[in-house]
Amino acid sequence: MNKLYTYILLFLCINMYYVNAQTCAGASDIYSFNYNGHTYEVVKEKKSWTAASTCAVARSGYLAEINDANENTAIFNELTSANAGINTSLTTPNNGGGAAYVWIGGNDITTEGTWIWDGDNTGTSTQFWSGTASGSAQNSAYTNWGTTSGQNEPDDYQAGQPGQDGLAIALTNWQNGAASQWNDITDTETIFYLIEHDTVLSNAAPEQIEDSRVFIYENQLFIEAVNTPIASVVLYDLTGKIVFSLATEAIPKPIDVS
Ligand SMILES: [Ca+2]
Ligand SMILES: [Ca+2]
Ligand SMILES: [Ca+2]
Repeated sequence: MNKLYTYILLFLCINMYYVNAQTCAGASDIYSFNYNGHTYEVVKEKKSWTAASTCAVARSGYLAEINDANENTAIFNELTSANAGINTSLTTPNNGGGAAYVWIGGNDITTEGTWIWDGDNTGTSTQFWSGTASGSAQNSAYTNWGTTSGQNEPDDYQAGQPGQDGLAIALTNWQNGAASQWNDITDTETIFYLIEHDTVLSNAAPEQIEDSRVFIYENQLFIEAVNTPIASVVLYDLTGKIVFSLATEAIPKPIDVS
């Protein structure tokens, strides 16, 4: 009984992760690297700032938070390496001065001029900058805004129509800054994005379930019989108590487990 219980729980967990992660980022579009005990994943798929942060959370991370020059340099070097394989023409937004960018975890979406690190998109986090280009760093934070001729960014270009509220790191130069510096970009623009994890993730490939499987997604339990027929499904709670047990012929598809 214990074996069966463990097996089913593990099975459900693996599949829940597999389905959520697969939904928002294709494995072949991700380049990952490690720096200072953290794993970073650049996703080479175009998303708005908010959609990118949602995917970062679905992958158990957050849009990257850059806290010092060494981290900025390490990230920039990886993003522009041949290994990353980024085609800059595919991640060039309309209002970034013609440069290529990747989203990182800052924004001033909630309050104009209040820049916070909010890579998990909760709307609350530590403020790192106040105001536009004439503003100042907050909480002794590291910042790296574009500075071609003095402090040029953030400029909230075309303020109000709709302005620029998402933070991106530049891969190439633009009129207000150099590659590796930061620019505020309209957060609804769609570009590639960088996820950060607080630990080093295993390099092991996600477990591929080639056989029949059971998985939970959005509070519904799905059955997929591929090769081996599934005779019955038994769902246990964390105490080992059976929540329900169904023979295959009685299983509705999907099962509401909310
Ligand atoms: Ca970081
Ligand atoms: Ca803004
Ligand atoms: Ca800007």
